Amino acid sequence: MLKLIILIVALLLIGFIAWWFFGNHATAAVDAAVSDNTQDVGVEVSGGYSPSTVVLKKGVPATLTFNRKDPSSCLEQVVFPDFGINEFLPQNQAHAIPIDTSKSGEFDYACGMNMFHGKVIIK
Ligand SMILES: [Cu+2]
Repeated sequence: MLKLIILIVALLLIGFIAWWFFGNHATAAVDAAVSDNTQDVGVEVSGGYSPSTVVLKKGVPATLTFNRKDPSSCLEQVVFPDFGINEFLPQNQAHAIPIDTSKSGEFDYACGMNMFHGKVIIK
């Protein structure tokens, strides 16, 4: 009986871990709303980035406004290697990061340890 319980717990744990790492955490790409020649998208940081993919219009000045709900030190840093951005995200505060939209393409970003990923698509 005990073995069976251990087996079930182990399977649940494996399932959870698989979901955590490989599951699609339900975020489709979100288009920025453009108004008065600026565009801004809010990204909630809580166990990852939501939405994880943001679509920006090329040539329109853009900001991503991060709001970190997650208390973990893992997500307190956000790094955009293509833009030379490496910023600290204060917890429970909106933190706007300007994004250079002069070039189109797909640009990945990540937490400081490169564990959680997001993407900016400029087109
Ligand atoms: Cu991390």
